Amino acid sequence: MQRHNSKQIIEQANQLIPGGVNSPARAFGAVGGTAIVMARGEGATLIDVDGNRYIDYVLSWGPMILGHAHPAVVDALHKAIRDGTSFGTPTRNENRLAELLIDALPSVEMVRLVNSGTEATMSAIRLARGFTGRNRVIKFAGNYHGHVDSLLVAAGSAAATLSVPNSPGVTPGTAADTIILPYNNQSAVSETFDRFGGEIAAVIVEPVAGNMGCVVGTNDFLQTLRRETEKYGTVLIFDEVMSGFRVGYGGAQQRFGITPDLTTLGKVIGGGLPVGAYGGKSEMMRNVLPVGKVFQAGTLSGNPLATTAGIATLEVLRETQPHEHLERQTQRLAAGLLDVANKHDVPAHTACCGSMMTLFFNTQPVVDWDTAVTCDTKRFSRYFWSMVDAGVYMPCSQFEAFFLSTAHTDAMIDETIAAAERFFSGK
Ligand code: KE4
Repeated sequence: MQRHNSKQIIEQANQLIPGGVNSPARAFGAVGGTAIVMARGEGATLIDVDGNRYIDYVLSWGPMILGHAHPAVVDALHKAIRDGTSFGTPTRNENRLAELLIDALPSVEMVRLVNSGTEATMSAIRLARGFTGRNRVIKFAGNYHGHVDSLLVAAGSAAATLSVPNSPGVTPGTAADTIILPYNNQSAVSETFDRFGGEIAAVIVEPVAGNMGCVVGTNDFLQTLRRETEKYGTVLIFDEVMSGFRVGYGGAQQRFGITPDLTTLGKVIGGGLPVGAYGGKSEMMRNVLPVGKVFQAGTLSGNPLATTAGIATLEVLRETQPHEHLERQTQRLAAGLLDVANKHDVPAHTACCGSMMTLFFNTQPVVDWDTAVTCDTKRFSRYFWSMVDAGVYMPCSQFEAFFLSTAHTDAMIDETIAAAERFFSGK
C-alpha cells in the first residue's frame, strides 16, 4: 500500500501540532513508522487519504460501536444542526441522555454530563474527596483514566506507598495522595485498607481493563474492592469509559453484578462526538454545584449535537440489543487469531469481554501490568504493520484493545484471521 498523502500531511502536521497528533495514542510511537491519515469511515471500514481501505478495529478507540456514519446518527445530526450548535442553556436532549444512562446503569440515579472521559474521572475523584473529606485515592497499575494530574503517577517506593509523578508538570504533592496497587490482587487491596482505610476517599478501577490490553477484573478482585470500600466508607468508582455499553448494555457493573458508588463514562455515550459523564446515587451527586459545594463546570457540557449523537447511538443499542451477537463475533475473532498463532508456534494468549479483545504476544496469560509488560512488543510491531498493509487497521500498541461494531461482518472477521495467518506463517 502506498501512503504518500498520509506522509505529506503528517510532515506538515509535525510543524503545527506536537508530534503531528492531537492525542499521543495516534502517533504510532510504539510501532514506528508514520501515522495513517484517515479521510472517512463507512460502517466497519476506514478509508485513508490515499484511498486505501481498512477493516477498522480501533473504532476511534471505542466510541463507534455502531460503525462509522451510522444512518440513525447521521440523520439525527443533520436534523439537529439546523437548530444551532450550542446555547449554553439547559436543553431537552440533556434530560433524554441522562434518562438513558440512568435506566441502563444500576449504580446511576443522577448524572452530570461533561466533555470527555478525563473530565468524568477528574470530577468523580473530586466529588469522592469532597463527599468523604479524605485525600487518598487508590488506582491500579496498568489502568488509565485519562490525563488527570493525580492519576498520572507511578508507584513510589513500596515502603512509602506514596506515588511519584510520571509526567513532568505533575507535582509531588499531587502524586503523594495516590496509592498504586497491582490489578487483580485482592490481598494488596485488603492490606492497604488495613493500613490506610479511614484515609481513603476513593478507589478508581477499570472493571474490565482496556489500557494494558484487555484484562478482565476477576470476581474476587472486584468483590474485594466492593467489600473493603463499603467497610471503610470509601467511594468505589468504576471507570466504565471504555467498558460502558461495550461489555453489555449495563456495562461491567450489570455484567458482574457489582454496583459501584460512582461510574464514569465516555466514548460510546457520545456516538463519536465529545461526551463524558459521571453518575451515582442522588445523595452523593447532590454534593455537586450548584446544589452542593463540589465545583465542576463546562461550557460545552451536554452540547446539543454531542448529546444528539449519543442519544441516537444508545437508542439503537437499546432497541436492537446487539451485545450477544457482538460478543460471539469477538470470541470468534479471538479464537481464530489464537488458532493461527498456535498453528505456527507463535506464543500468544487472548482475552476478551463483550466486544473488546486483545491478542497478547506472550507465553503466559496477561492478568496485570507486570505480566502485560513481558509481551513481545517487537513481534507485535511487525504484526501491526503486516496487518495494516493487509487492510486491517488495529490499535498501534500491544497495550490497547480491539473493538468490534455491529457493522463488522463474518467475512471481515475471516479476512482478518487470514491476514494474521499470513503474518504468523512468516513469523
Ligand atoms: P478521554 O479523556 O480520552 O475521553 O477518556 C480518558 C479515558 C478514561 N478512562 C478509560 C478507561 C479510558 O480508556 C480513557 C481513554 N482511552 C484511550 C484509549 N486507551 C483514549 C485514546 C487516546 O488517548 O487518544
